Amino acid sequence: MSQSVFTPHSKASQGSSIPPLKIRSARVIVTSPGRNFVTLKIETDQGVYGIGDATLNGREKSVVAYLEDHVIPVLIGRDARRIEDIWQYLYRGAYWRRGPVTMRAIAAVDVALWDIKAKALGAPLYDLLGGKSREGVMVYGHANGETLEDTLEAVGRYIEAGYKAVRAQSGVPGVDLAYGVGRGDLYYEPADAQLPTETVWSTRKYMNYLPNLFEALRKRYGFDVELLHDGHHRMTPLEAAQLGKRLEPYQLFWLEDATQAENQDAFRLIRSHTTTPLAVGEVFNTIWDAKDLIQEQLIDYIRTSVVAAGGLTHLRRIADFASVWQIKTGCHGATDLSPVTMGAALHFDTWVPNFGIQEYMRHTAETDAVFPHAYSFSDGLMHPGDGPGHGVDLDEALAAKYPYDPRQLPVARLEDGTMWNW
Ligand code: GCO
Ligand code: MG
Repeated sequence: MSQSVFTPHSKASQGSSIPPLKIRSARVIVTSPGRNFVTLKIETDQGVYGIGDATLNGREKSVVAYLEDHVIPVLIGRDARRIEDIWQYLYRGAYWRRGPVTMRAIAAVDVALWDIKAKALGAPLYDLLGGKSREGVMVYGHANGETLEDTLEAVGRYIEAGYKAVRAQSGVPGVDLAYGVGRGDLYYEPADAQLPTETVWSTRKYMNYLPNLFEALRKRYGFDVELLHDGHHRMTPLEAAQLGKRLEPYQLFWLEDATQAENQDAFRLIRSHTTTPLAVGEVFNTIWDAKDLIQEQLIDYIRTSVVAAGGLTHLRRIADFASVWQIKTGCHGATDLSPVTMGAALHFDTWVPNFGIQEYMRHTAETDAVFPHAYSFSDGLMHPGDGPGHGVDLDEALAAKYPYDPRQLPVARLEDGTMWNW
């Protein structure tokens, strides 16, 4: 192919520890083993391949088109070793920067390239990032229940399973289908219908109830276990400040997405009223979404993930920036982030010096079979595995048995019908 300025095999690449790895092909594989996943597989002329996750929950096809129509054609022939240059090419070269679609497409390429390079060197990915900073990655699981008692029991099951940290979400009396409450307690999958499910929300009822839940949790399980909660962007800054204050006696590990974060200034009000730790960022795509939150120390944990924020190349830049203000990482890890993202995240978490916690929502057995992986869980900690690459593969033959199944995330309205944040 003709690439006028860029030379895939420049003289400067001679003498490198690994021979040039020319990208021979790249393909997008969509599979739905219980839920939809979009995976990019990049193959090199040396036979080494890498895979990256490009799943955008409820909007999967947009990233498929972005990759197939605009990214794959410019990848062919490039040297897969040049991860940074390819990242810059895709980010700057798009002209239309940032956003969930662009950054997921870049993430898929980036993670696949790190996988390739680590495999070519025969090293686990964490070694390329700077090596192990810890022996295991603390994760939090999702406990949820329709009633307060159900939720207490669900948290108890996670503690029994060895989790050191548990997120508690509960049905709210008078609110039908509150965020985070599934139909069974092992797997919660919000993208549940072809057209968005309509839910009704009342912040007043939620705020009246939630402190009772955490009071009961602390009474039953004491203060050794870490407890987390996700507000899922539902409160105004003032309401979030009030809730944070009322939760202080229960010493949460964090209150997540207390309010919507497009306006980073909003967190100043919350911060000035409560010492409940704050976590934000699962919908962020770049460092720019979090710049003020970080440098004004308005949050404690940055939730941005490998798949949302352009891959490892950009996520580690965010983490380094956050470390200056003693802000820790807390990567998003819901089931819509594929096992590929989970594997890459665990390598990142094993290295990142300012690690906080990693979200871990188990995938179904069908998903685990489609994505054979080296990571494992024991005693509340996860381990990425020590084999070459990020340790996650895709069984293409099995994946082909699960065709795309269009599903969208729910929407939320206030009790008078006003559209609100789901
Ligand atoms: C979380 C998230 C998820 C999101 C989901 C949307 O904290 O895990 O809020 O539950 O709602 O990832 O696709
Ligand atoms: Mg969340």
